[in-house]
Amino acid sequence: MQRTFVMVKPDGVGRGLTGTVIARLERRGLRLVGMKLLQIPPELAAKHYAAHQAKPFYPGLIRFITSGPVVAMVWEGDDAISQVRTMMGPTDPGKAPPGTIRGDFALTIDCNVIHGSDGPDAAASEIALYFSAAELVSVPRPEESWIYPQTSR
Ligand code: 3AN
Repeated sequence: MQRTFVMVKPDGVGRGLTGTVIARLERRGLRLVGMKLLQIPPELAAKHYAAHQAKPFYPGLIRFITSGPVVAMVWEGDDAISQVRTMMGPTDPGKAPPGTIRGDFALTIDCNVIHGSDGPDAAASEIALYFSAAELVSVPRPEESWIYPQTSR
């Protein structure tokens, strides 16, 4: 079992895509273990995107991510980090195949609907940025015996 941090960005929340994103991840079999709606303060945005601080798109990125509410989530499952990245599609929606979240719902790199951790280190630090341990609740879903049959039958 692996945990990953996922965020529906301000464009996704504003366009009413939160439920669609959640439904796709749920249907895949991933387990939702934490969720909150918040408007990201600039200091938190700076911590989240510290790796991009020197990039030309950084000021726009901070303006965008703080511009409206986001839905921050933690999802759990087998290989959850890369499974979610595959479901998101590439950062540039112009290169995202149909069937991916960005390929189905976005056209530009500036408004690409969803964020997902890109590796175990990012997942650990992003989860800790947005959630305390007490805000994460991991309860197996009954139908997981049909998702992980080898471990439960
Ligand atoms: P991802 O969200 O796919 O992990 P990152 O972490 O490389 O992508 O970039 C973080 C965010 O910064 C992206 N989601 C996108 O909104 C923005 N971004 C990345 N590269 C560019 C770019 N070349 N121009 C504008 N925005 C960008």
